[in-house]
Amino acid sequence: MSIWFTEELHPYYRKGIRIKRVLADEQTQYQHLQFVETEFFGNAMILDGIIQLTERDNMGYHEMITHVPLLAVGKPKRVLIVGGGDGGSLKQVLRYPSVEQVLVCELDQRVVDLSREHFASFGDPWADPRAELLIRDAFGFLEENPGQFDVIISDTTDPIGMAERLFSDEFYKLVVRALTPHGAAATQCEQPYFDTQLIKTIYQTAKMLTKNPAYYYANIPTYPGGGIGFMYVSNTPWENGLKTPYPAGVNEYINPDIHKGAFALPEFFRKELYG
Ligand code: SPD
Repeated sequence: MSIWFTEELHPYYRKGIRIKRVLADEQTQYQHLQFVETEFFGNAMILDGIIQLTERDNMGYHEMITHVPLLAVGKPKRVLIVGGGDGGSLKQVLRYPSVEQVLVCELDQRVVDLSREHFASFGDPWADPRAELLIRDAFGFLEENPGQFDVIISDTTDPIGMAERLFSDEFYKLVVRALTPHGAAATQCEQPYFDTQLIKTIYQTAKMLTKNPAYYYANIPTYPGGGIGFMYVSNTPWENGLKTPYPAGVNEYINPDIHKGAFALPEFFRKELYG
């Protein structure tokens, strides 16, 4: 018998992956959290009916959301991850020997606990003494920590329900305020076809707050439209990262051509965003 998990993004768009079995299914204090073993993509985490990551294709998302700002900054020391309780971004950040501390500000402890259990392929980055988990809302933490972080990564779910605030002007102002002067942020910034207006608004905000924001994109087959974009937010040009060597360890997605090419946008969307 085949079981399909179907994610319905809009009344006019849905996508599905075939699953072998459900590994966990619970209503946490904040959300409906599921882990499934899929036919092709390894284990996957689903939040409120939305696929967050799979073992097979998460590397495109996690390598791109982390290495682009980390390489641009050069020798980052203090890093903040907003969300990211699955540990995928944390694993990439810890590859940098210059990093002294990585704070992960995640609301839901169950995301961390069940990810440790079901994403053993991440190799438990939480065991690294530089990693620190804060179970709390990121807004208050950002407010309390101006000018503290060389890199901030906003590794969130979609702008639905309680996560909607993480796509607001107010959030971006707090993120930029929490960066060091040459620091850089990268945020999960949705899909050019389905979220054009939201991305435009965020870009305009980022442009008011920093000198060199830019949108870039990665292919992730289990996300709607087959991929997702990120907003790079910084006074430091992202191109600086092209001159920085990759940290030790294996890259599965990013390489110099992908890094550069990710910022090339399809014409319809380039015009929308940059005019
Ligand atoms: N449309 C789904 C977007 C999910 C982005 N969040 C992924 C979290 C992985 N750490």
